[in-house]
Amino acid sequence: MENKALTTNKSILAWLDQQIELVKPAKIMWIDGSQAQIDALRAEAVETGEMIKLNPELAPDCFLHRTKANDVARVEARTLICTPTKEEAGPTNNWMEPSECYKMLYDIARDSYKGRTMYVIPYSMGPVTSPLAKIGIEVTDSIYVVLNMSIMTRVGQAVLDRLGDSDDWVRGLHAKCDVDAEKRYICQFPQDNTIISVNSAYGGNVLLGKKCFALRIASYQGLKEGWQAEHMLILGVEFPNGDIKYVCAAFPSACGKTNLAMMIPPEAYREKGYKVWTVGDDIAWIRKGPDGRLYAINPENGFFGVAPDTNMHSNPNALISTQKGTIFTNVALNKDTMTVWWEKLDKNPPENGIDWLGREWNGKTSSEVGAHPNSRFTAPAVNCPCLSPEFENPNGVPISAFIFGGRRAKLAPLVYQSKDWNNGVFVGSSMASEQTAAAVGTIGALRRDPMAMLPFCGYNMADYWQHWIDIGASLDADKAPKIFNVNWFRKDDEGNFIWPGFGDNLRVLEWILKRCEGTVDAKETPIGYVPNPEDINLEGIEDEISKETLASILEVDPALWKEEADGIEKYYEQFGDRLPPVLRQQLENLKAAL
Ligand code: GTP
Ligand code: SPV
Ligand code: MN
Repeated sequence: MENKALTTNKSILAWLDQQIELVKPAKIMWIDGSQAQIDALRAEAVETGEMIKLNPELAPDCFLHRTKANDVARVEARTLICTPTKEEAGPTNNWMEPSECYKMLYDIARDSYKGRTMYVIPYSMGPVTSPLAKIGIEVTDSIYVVLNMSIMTRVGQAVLDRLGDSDDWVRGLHAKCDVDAEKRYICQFPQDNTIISVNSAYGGNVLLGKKCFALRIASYQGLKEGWQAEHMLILGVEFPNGDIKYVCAAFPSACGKTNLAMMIPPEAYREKGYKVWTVGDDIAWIRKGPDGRLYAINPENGFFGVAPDTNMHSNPNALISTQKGTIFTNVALNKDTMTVWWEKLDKNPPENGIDWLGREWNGKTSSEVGAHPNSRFTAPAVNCPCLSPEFENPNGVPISAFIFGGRRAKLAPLVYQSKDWNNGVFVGSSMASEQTAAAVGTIGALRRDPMAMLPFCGYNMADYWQHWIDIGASLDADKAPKIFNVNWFRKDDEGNFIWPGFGDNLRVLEWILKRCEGTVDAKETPIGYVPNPEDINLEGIEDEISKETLASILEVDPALWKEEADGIEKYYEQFGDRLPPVLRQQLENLKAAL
């Protein structure tokens, strides 16, 4: 398979020549977005064993792919922000001087496509016609990447037609090389609109439109152009009267964005006519609209979601989204039915199975897991039963509230509202969460993850906070989204989650949206406004959680928060003079209030 260039755009052709010269592919194939081409690539991947075709009746157009055991998550230690100076990347990013980094990467990637095909993927982040959309070209030597990008983004000829002769596009080179973990690098060059990823073939490391472009590069573009790229879901809550209010929520990786974005309202709410609509589950691009409010689009076109724990009870909409046209990565295979399985999918694991490592596996007797904890599905957004009718709206949806949150077994209450915008920026800047399997590291270790952007901010985090402060200053007070913090993950002394979570999180969203409307009271505390327990509706879950227990997870313990304030002060030190004075003041205010 080989085809002619799909564009005459000189900046693309010149860049492509350089890549070809560097990696020396045997063939070049432009991805045109046609079904015929996708079918051919799927067939080729099945033929070579790169993907396994699942049961066409039970899982039509679905495939299983296994990555190398050393290549199952993002690698933050090998993710670099290559700005001209280290200061621009800031203390929370790994940095390398750009020319030195280019040289290192070119040495690794040189000749690495020998005997392989170079796939050229033109893609759009955002609906192709959206004024908020941006275009990238990714070249890769992996069919898995092509097929995933074809689900996660809009690809093909239409994108190139939109771009025309412009050179405003993001360059992305991916080379699998030998998938050598010691030579793996995921590098962003924000000033050059360039991404280079080598020696990985997994998710966030190689689907360059996602974290590399839509967050790291785009956050820098947003700084320059006055908008925001955030690690946020976007959802709409429809009220019984037909009104829909949209919120964006930033939770760290594997902390519940997909689940919240697709939640099913509790029965009592459904009966009254409440609905939840999914606009996005991972990334939001946010910009001020002509009416002075903030509008968000989802730059993606699919869901790269965590598989384990997804089931008909926890997240039916996600599960239904995976029933056709989906690629599964690192889950278990049931050889009898040729379907996939992961932990907690159901109570019927395969006896005659293959685990994520490719070994014979009996899920009924084995003490080992069948699916990797960070195994994922790549599902087309159109499959989602609750996909918002506004999903393709080129102008996005108006945002009423920003919600931050993370996993904290103790301390952070179920929900609180910041005192104002700048206090909300302080809350986001100081949030912390227990680490998950989404990145290589110590699971469970508490770390600060500002706005859930620690691994994804393409420049100095202190400047990013200042950007948040500047955005707030540019909004009229009555148009600015209100800012909240939530914590679904408080645990009791036995280690059980106290709050039922999932669909019941709508009870908290209801309080949040009432606060935005000014129709419910709250208690003022040193950290912000906390609900009065009677204002969180427990109808239908009184057996699961009592008023007293609810009250206990709404409490603010000044002694613990004093420790927290000390921790924030220590954390802030690394930013030196670059820390926005507003945040230093916010910290002083908190300490004084405590
Ligand atoms: P990324 O795709 O990595 O950015 O993650 P995400 O934020 O979309 O995470 P996701 O929704 O996939 O959540 C992953 C984990 O959080 C799963 O183990 C879920 O079961 C768990 N989870 C999500 N919502 C809740 C909740 O309300 N309560 C509890 N206890 N667990 C939850
Ligand atoms: C995350 O880790 O936040 C993800 C998955 O959404 S990945 O695309 O691999 O980064
Ligand atoms: Mn994510």
